[in-house]
Amino acid sequence: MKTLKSIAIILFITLFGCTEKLPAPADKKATKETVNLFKSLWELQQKGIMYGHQDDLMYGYKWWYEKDRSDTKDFTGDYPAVAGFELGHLEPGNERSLDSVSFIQIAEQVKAHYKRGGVITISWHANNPLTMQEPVPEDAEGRARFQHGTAWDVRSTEVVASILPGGKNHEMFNTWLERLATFFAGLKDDDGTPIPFIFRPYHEHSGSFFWWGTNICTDEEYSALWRYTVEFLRDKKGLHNIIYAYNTDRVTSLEQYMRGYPGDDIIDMLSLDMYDRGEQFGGELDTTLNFVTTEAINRNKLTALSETGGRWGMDDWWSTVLLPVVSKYPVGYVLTWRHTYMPRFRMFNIDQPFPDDFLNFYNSPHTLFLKEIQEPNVYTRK
Ligand code: BMA
Repeated sequence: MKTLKSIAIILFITLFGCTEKLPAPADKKATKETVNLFKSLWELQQKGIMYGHQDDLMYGYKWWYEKDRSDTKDFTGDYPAVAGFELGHLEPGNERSLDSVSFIQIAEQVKAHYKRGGVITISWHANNPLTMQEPVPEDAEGRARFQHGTAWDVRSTEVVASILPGGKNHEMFNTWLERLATFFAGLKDDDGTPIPFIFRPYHEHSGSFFWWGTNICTDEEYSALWRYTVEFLRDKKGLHNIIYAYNTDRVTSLEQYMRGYPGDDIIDMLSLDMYDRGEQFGGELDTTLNFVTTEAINRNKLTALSETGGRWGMDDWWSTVLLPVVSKYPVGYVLTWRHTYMPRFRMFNIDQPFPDDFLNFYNSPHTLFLKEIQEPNVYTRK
């Protein structure tokens, strides 16, 4: 009897010990559901690749905000495991995002996806806090005029410095973060439990097409921007339901990937954005995912191919290019970008939201859609 009891205790300690040993979020005060989400994502990334789709729940290529509708579900019968949302234009206090989506409806769909047991990721194409205050230059034409004051306005290299402590736009930037914090604080379930989500601001740092890009600010400024943002939301506003995703666009070395990395005490996920721009994509993605996921695992961080997209003119991209590469690595999820409502140009000229080959990706034993992560609930781990 005694032996049985000790075996039971040892077994309990081993099992309990194992669960406890799983990595956890950088935020030491992360809520129970957030810790559970982190651990679930950690385990899931060893098992398969979740599919994520930006704005999947907000609109599709032929519809605009119909409750519970999703292009992914229309086409495959299941929702994506990961639903992406975008907060650009929340910062100046607008009611709708830069993609014309209502922030109230975004909050509703975050709750709906959480209730279904799905994972939520949020991006933020914040306006340019410096140039948006200036009038459009008289000589600005076409594209320059269109991008004036937006996230894509990269005419000044002073922007990040201007919003950090001591900068002339620092107070304004605090107002932006206040608005962000208020929105995040409103993401609660029916019982008032904060909904955990992945936040991926200041993305694609390795490129220079956003005002926080690699040639537009210094790596130190970029890192300080990250730290300031996380400390504001986490420590000042007491938000403990956020998993923070560091992100770059295509890179060729780990050194390049890590430029501006704010630190393991700030970041929870090492993610990569990489779109297919030609035949060399498969090989490049392979090399990059190899060093990014290795680094992430060594640091006990989560991973994702947080934005990708197929090659023009290829109808079997999902199964022949993307899947063979991502299946080789512990990639948490793969997310494809939004299906613009009624686009004038489309990747494939057929009357359906995805190419047929997407079903091969869906049916692959390597991929996970919502139903496959519902059973082992990622938030309760029951
Ligand atoms: C970009 C494009 C834009 C959009 C932005 C934010 O890549 O899709 O049209 O406004 O993302 O969602």
